[in-house]
Amino acid sequence: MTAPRAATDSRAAFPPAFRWGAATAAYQIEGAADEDGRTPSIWDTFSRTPGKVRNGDTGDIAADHYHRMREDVALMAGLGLTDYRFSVSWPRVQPTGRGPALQKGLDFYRALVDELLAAGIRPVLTLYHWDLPQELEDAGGWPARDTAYRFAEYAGLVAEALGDRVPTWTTLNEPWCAAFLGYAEGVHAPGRTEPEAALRAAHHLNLAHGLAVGVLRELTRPSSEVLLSLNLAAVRPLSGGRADAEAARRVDALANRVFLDPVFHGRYPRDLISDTAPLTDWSFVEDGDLRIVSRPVDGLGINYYTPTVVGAGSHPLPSPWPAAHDHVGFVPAPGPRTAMDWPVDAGGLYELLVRLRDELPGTPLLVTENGAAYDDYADPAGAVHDPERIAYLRAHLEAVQRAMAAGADVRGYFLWSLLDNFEWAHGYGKRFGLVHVDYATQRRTPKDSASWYADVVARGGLPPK
Ligand code: IFM
Repeated sequence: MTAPRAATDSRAAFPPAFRWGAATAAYQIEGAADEDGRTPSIWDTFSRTPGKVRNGDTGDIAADHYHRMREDVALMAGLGLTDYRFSVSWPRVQPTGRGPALQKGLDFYRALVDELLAAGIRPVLTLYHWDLPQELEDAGGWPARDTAYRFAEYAGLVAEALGDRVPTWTTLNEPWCAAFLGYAEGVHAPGRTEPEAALRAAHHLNLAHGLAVGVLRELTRPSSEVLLSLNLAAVRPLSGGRADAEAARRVDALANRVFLDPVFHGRYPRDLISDTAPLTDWSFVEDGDLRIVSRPVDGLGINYYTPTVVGAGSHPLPSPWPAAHDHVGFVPAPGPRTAMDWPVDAGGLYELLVRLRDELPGTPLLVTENGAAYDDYADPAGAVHDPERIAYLRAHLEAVQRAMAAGADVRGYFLWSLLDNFEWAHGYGKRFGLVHVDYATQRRTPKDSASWYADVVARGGLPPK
């Protein structure tokens, strides 16, 4: 790995120990959907259902990382990454979601981890990035309490196999998406539109997290870090008026405090419980659950892309916001957009980091995802020019620096994503990678942003404009 050089301007430098990473997820890059005993996850089922994913795309082949893992680790080493965040596919390791592990699945992840360690890259392993074994969904999915215990068992299998060599573990990635896009709005797998079930799912995901923290503490090295990654919403009221503030409060409860409060404070927010009273009395939260959910973690991962502007109003159903559709309207933020039509606004990342500085003192923070999709293509000379992505990344890294200067304890930044990949319901049309993937040939071409990011990593800070 290239030794860090000083950023040219000391104001542009990050601390020497700052972690510079990139992130991916199993279903989005691995492919090999039916190989070596892997069985379908909810995303295999969902993407093979006509009309659910744009263009009928599936993760069957994806970026073929299962077969190109060594080439991909070499790309990371070329970028000088200090860390790589990936997820384990539950149905590759424990196909039915119950019982013993499948050795071939574990072997793949052990080989990946060893390849990373040999390249001097720290593995950051996420246990759940949305690919629930289909058999567990058939038994009720996340709205069923037993799924949390199945997750703890699966966490144990992975920890037994890799606990001696993986230093950083993340239990869940973006449980908000798993619960609310999957079970309330239905635009993610498993595609259910049952708002009460989505609230149950959120609690069972929190319980699964807490159970897994306990398992990881037992089966991994004492020095291991255990985190979870939340896609917190930078919620902004449309105006300073009371009605808009009330809409923002409601969304903050459903997007942020539904996870932050039980995990860090061992309680669900009172306002969340009363807002959702028309749907549930929350009796699915059993005695002792919150002690498990709030087992101490070593830090928090934040995934951030764009702010959420809300005002008093309404929005259509089905919606990912249980009991909020006739209280809250969503307003597009102004400014330039990415190919996802998401407004570019790095201020939201600053706002979140500073909020967490105040609300979770003593909790180290990692930006575990941040990045942008643009309509990238290889030009006739084979180059991929993506100046908008470079501008996006620079603005967001500057926001991280501002937050750190204001006292936020941010320890690292993981760019989403290393490779172009399967962008869930959007299929392959949305490209988030530092490295362009030609899906017909699986040829990898580092984009201009890849050399820019490699320079950031090498100098430990932002280059001059
Ligand atoms: O691709 C996703 C990722 O799987 C989770 N966080 C957001 C990314 C971009 O939508």
